[in-house]
Amino acid sequence: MTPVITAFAQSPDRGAGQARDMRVRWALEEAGQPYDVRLVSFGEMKEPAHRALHPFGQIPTYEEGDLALFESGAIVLHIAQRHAGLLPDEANARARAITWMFAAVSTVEPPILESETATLLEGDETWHEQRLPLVEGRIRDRLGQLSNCLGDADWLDGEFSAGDLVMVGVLRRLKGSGILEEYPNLSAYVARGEARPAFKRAFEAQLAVFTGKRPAG
Ligand code: GTB
Repeated sequence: MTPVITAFAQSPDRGAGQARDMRVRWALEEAGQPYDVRLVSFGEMKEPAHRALHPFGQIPTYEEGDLALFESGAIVLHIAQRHAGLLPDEANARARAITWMFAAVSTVEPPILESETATLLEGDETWHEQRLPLVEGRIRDRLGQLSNCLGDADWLDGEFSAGDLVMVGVLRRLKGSGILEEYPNLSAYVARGEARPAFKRAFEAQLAVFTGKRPAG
């Protein structure tokens, strides 16, 4: 059964691939699984029909037969557990790859989200200029630790895994901030992820929603 995911009908980033359906598309492409996409407007996301799939009225969701999932990390894990290519077979290596998925969404992503919120929603506050360096400092703390851990390896733990997919997805959110470039090995890590054919197919597919051009293949 072909799964159906949801994505923004109109993404604020106009197809830069920052919305979290990108991580799900990328995982499906890595796994070689076809998928359909249902585009939803901001209004539709808050309607009961969509809330039945996603309690917080957001994208992405994932439907496959009578299974409905939300949370991009959980969806990527589901795909990775069902199909080859995203998690190692060996039990300990598999557990470590899953650990990196959690590290990405629960340790590295929160300060990045915090700085986006500070910039988008608190820019007019009198204390914004004082707070932003503190928030960005927390991002740099995490990136410094991650950079040390990655060292000169290609991926976080041996072969490319769902842990790298989610981590690269998280780090991509720093594009345009200049912060990622302060860590050359992390910049190169993100570039390696983006160079993967599966990433490129996923990126083209989400971009096509905005350009109206059909993705190649
Ligand atoms: N923890 C959830 C997950 O990982 O799936 C978070 C889901 C989430 O934040 N979804 C966002 C959403 O539906 C889209 S991805 N927002 C609408 C709402 O809450 O009403 C976040 C996002 C949106 C847009 C950009 N952008 O344009 O740059 C980047 C990221």
